[in-house]
Amino acid sequence: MRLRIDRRRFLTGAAVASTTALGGCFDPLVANGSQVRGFLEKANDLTYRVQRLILGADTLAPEFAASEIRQPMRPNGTTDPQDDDYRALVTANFDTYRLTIDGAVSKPTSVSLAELRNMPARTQITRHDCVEGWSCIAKWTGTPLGPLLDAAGPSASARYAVFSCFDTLENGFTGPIRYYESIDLHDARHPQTILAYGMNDQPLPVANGAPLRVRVERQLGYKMAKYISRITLAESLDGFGEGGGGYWEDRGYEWFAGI
Ligand SMILES: Nc1nc2c(c(=O)[nH]1)N[C@H]1C(S)=C(S)[C@@H](COP(=O)(O)O)O[C@H]1N2
Ligand SMILES: [Mo]
Repeated sequence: MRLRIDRRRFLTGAAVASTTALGGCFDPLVANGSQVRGFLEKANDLTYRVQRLILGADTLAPEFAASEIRQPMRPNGTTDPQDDDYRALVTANFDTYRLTIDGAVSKPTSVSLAELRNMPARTQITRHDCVEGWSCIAKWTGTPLGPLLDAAGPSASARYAVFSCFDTLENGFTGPIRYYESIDLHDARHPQTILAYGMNDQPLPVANGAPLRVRVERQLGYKMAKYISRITLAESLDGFGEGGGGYWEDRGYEWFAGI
């Protein structure tokens, strides 16, 4: 009995002490030049590896109720690609569309939209955060990306899934520059990473990436490639665009855009 009381006192005392320490933590410790401040500044540059450790490979992004969809999904970036090959697909109502999966795989393949719609589907209501500072909650339906890639037989050294898109953003010296993006195979196999062909219970509109766009729910909007034509598995991001892993990454954005 006596022991228990002492222990309770001890715990209460410890709790008070730690509250005080926390309450007073920030001002003195973050003062200019302190070691702690240096540490926090370094923490700001968290590398991809450390972010991955903190996030964990399987943490889920928050999902929402249908009642929380209070706005249309705001289209951003390209909203109506003018590329000839894409216009032909629109004219054919995407019946002629095939998604190519190639690169570091033993069984390169291509699948139609009808085939994708017949694969196991997942629906999720999530929040899309654009780096420009706006967010939208929308409902996405698609097929999980991981099993689709695994069916193509990724080589043991494959690390990235690189998405090629139909939309040309600018004309470079060597020709048109189309949007592209990449994620690693951890994110590709994450349960919420889907190739979406449906949005808010409708076929995915052209403005939001028809016929197929990826959802990578724990990262920022620019990672979520729209108008996907091809997914290439690769050991390295060299040789795609400028090598940064995406159209915006080649222009200075972070490759790992964790939220
Ligand atoms: N192919 C392609 N994908 C893209 C873009 C783009 O311009 N082209 N813009 C990105 C950006 S910055 C955002 S915020 C989202 C916008 O998706 P939404 O049009 O469905 O809102 O798509 C991303 N994927
Ligand atoms: Mo964005």
